[in-house]
Amino acid sequence: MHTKHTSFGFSTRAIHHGYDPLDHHGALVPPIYLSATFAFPTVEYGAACFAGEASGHFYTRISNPTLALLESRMASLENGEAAVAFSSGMGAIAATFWTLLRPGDEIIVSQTLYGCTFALLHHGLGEFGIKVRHVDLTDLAALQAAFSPATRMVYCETPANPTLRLIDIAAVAELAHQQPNVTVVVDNTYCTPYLQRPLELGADVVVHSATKYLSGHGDITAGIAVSNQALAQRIRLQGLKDLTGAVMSPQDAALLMRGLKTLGLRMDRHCSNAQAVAEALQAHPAVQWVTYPGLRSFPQYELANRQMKLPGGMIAFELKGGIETGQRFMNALQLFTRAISLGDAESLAQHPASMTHSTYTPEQRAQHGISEGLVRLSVGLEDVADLLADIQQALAKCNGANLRPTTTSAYALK
Ligand code: 7XF
Repeated sequence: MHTKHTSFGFSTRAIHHGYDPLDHHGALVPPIYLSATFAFPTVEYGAACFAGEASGHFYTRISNPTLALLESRMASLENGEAAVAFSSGMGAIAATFWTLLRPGDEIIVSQTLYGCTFALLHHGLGEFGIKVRHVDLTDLAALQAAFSPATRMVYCETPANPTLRLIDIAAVAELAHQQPNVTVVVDNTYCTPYLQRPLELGADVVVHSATKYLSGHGDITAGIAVSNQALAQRIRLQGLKDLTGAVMSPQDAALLMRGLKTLGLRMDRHCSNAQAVAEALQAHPAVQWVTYPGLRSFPQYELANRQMKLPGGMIAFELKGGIETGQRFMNALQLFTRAISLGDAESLAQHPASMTHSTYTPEQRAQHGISEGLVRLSVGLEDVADLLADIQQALAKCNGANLRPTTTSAYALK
């Protein structure tokens, strides 16, 4: 029954892949193996496990049956060979970096990244002798010029948190793979494999904050890395086991598998709700600019259509009057919750400059395209009419604010 599932569609695999109830006393829902350690039938077998000569679970920081089921399901959904589960998205990203990079290596990264990834690169890798180069990866000539014999990785988010700028994964991977020993890593958190599958486009590793859409209910922190067998095994045995120890708990794996069952359904609804909210924002006179991959005005609309199945659930916009009007708007929201994170059933609003991207200095934010007045929305699963009513009433409270124009676009990169 397991192998048969590989030919099924996305949602069927998200629900069934790798599990047959008849192998587990008929239990419809996979059991949770709450065991840190596993018995060896003989001392020789234990030694063979440690030598890598016998397969089998022996300690949950390395593998566990519940985690293994989740990992095989995630590998199937991303169309990779193997996956490794982590206790957070930062755990997955840090383990991937520490496994694949050494002092003296160079990493090329896109201009705009989630705040803690940016901090890990600059305060972590940078201080341990790894050179970090930010490059506009939409400019392939700039990427070509940035390679050096020491380049070992190209890393990007697409869409980027929070600007939503896209990277053409196939074009970047093709160029990167003309260099010797360069691994292409894509953070697919904003899209999930339902909307975009970077490995099919040529990337080598996909990382996720599974805290977001993959689990979908805001009740766990979790991370995933997906790749081929060889790279995934290195990330497991170095990055997970020894360098971070950031293992996911089996209970969280069970919650994550519950979330995955409705991933396709939820993403469809996130996207249709976000499209309606983005269009309402675009039509409102108080709005200076709005960036959403489903709007015709989106500067990379063609790439979005080619690379993503649907435009996603995230919106970035700025009000005339910038940060002060943005704060007034956010404080007026009644249904949207003022909170960081994203991909939950609840619609969320946050201010990157003072929250998720406060790890950048104001100068760095300007350089990396994050305007001080940018408001980020994670559009949830509520009834769209209620979301639109909340947006309209909050915008109405901005009347009387100083609606002078501020920046022209989230794309105003230096
Ligand atoms: O370690 P986490 O599970 O929180 O994941 C880190 C992470 C990695 N990649 C991207 C694209 C992310 O957005 C995140 C987490 N971002 C949240 C946010 O932007 O709201 C975290 C709140 S500070």
